[in-house]
Amino acid sequence: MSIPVIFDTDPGVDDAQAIALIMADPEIEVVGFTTTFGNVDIATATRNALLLSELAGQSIPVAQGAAAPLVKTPHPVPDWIHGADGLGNQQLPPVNGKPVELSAAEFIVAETRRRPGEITLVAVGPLGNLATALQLDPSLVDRVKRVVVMGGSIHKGGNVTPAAEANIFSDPHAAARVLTAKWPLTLVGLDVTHKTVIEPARMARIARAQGALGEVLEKSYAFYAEFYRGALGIDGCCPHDSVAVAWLRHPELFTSQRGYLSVVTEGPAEGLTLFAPEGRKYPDQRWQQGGLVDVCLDLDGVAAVDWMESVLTA
Ligand SMILES: [Ca+2]
Repeated sequence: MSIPVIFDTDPGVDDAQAIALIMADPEIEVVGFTTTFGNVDIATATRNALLLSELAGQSIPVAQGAAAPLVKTPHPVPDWIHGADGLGNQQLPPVNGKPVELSAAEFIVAETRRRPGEITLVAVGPLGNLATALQLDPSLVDRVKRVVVMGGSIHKGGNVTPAAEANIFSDPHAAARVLTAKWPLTLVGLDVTHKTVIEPARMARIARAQGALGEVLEKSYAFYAEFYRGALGIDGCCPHDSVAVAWLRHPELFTSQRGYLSVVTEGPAEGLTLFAPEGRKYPDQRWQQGGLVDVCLDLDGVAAVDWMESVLTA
């Protein structure tokens, strides 16, 4: 029994690693990629999703989505982290395929209508596509199997601001809608992604096993690792987006807690994710009005990365 997944992504170096992972894992069926602005502009995100699947010799539908945040003014793309091409500024081969006619949000609505109750949405970029899909068809909440979001931070502070994680900060209004919608949702944020590191030797083994795709992964990793070395003093980099995939396949490696999320959409804490544990009493109900979700708070990071390597080198 494979797990059908729509993978919502802004590739992005760590997105590319996660895309390789879900394509390599025989237990996951990739129904499609939906793309969003974020690490790169929308055209580059779509090009990269098409390219990565072609390099793996797979033909996976790509639906292009959000070009900008729902409300706020977009920030410049973080080309010092991911490169202007999203993949560490390398000579990329040409792309043959084209995106499907449907928008990302339309694709999510259509596929979940075709296969109600089966599809898991794994979102590893800003959340505009999921927010728009909810607006197109609010009954979507009853048709997805689960939503897994890589984003936010409960106890670890932010990574792009003192308060906010990048995906939530990029479109806090979309995140507020998605993280409070009444659907089964798991949040995989910095509390757990920062427990994982792909070290250079591990990346070299993965690259060797991944053929043409491995060359692109290795060059993009080298650029991204420079950022990590300078900014965080780590020899290696955190495969943030792959951790959402690890949760899907090995939830037993994670410690999570049930509760409610809220997202701060304005002011200096813009993009902050607030977590109110289930059963905790507060002076009023405003922090406990959304859907009940599972928030990951701890992870056996070495076991998670060992699993990623085992799939990518099989
Ligand atoms: Ca991403």
